[in-house]
Amino acid sequence: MNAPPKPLLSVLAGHPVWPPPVWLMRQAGRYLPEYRAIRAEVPDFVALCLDPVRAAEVTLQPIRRFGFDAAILFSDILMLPWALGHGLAFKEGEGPVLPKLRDAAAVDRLDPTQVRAKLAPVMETVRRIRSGLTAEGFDATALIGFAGAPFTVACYMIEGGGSKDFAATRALAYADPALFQRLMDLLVDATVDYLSAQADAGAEVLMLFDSWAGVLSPTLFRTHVIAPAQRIVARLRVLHPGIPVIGFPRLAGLMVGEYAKASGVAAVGLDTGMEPHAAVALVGGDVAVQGNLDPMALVAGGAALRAEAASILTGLRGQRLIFNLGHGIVPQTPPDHVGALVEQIRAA
Ligand code: 1CP
Repeated sequence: MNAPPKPLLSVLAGHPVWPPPVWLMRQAGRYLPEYRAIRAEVPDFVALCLDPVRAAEVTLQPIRRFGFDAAILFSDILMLPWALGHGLAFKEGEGPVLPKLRDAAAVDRLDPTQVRAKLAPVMETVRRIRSGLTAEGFDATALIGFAGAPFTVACYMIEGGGSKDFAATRALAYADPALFQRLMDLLVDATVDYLSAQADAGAEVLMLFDSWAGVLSPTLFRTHVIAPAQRIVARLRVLHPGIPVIGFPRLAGLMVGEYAKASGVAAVGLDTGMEPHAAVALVGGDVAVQGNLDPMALVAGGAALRAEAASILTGLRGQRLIFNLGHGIVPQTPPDHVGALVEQIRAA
């Protein structure tokens, strides 16, 4: 007898599923005591991402607690610049710190030939998660692999870390478009290579996180968000027919429609501010939507959480919806609130 299809894969293949499948961005992380226990054993975050036994274990932790419809590989979007030899450290309480890429010499120093070898432990994590899901009986849970989209990865490489507006990145895109494009081309190639390796290792869905897409003007959004996504999706489709891609152009606003239609993604992630009806009207019927509960409603819990979740479930009933947050879960989230949310969705 064939196993029933996984709900997430059904939605991505074009079939509405109700109640909708649910998973949460950053579902493995500091809000879970069992994550903090493993994290305490490996103070270096990069080392944790390169530790297949522990990375697979923390990926499975939220599945055991909440029975999500997807597990997402535990790694970070900044592991790609690390593998390119750009350098990366996570400072306690500060987030990521990288060298600032500002000139051609810095792009010349990046070495894409080492990416597969340096990220081999991540592929081992993917294999372990797949076998772990099977061994623990999570037959309906799909495994999502991911990468940062080239623009967002470039943001961290150019800025040297996080920023509120990525001003240096935008300024460089205008001031030296040839240099910027050379970096983007290199990142497109490396991203295809990295995602393709994840698919080979057992990822069933691939997600592109473009967390800072919304800082760009419409012109630059087309050049550095839509075009790279389109190139990555087209090449993955040849290499891995049948593996769907979810794109998350965060804060894209009205540009979300053009992104959904032109990029070739199977689903588009909606950030917290997107009005569900307006988003569906822009995205069109061929692309599923994922989102978009405010992570802070999940912190608050209670009636506010129920009302916010209900408004998404009502607004998107009958659509191809993957229930998720509008951005990552935050460390102060009480795990019980996550359990209550999953119960509410399952009863929708
Ligand atoms: O101290 C810790 O334990 C580190 C916290 C942490 C975690 C749990 C970081 C540092 N990264 C991660 C894991 C992670 N990051 C995942 C794993 C899978 C899951 O979702 O459970 C994923 C998909 C990411 C993706 C990621 N990393 C993004 C894209 C999504 C988003 O949130 O916008 C971005 C922008 C990053 C960079 C990053 N990594 C970590 C931090 C603190 C940051 C943000 C830095 C900043 O700009 O402030």
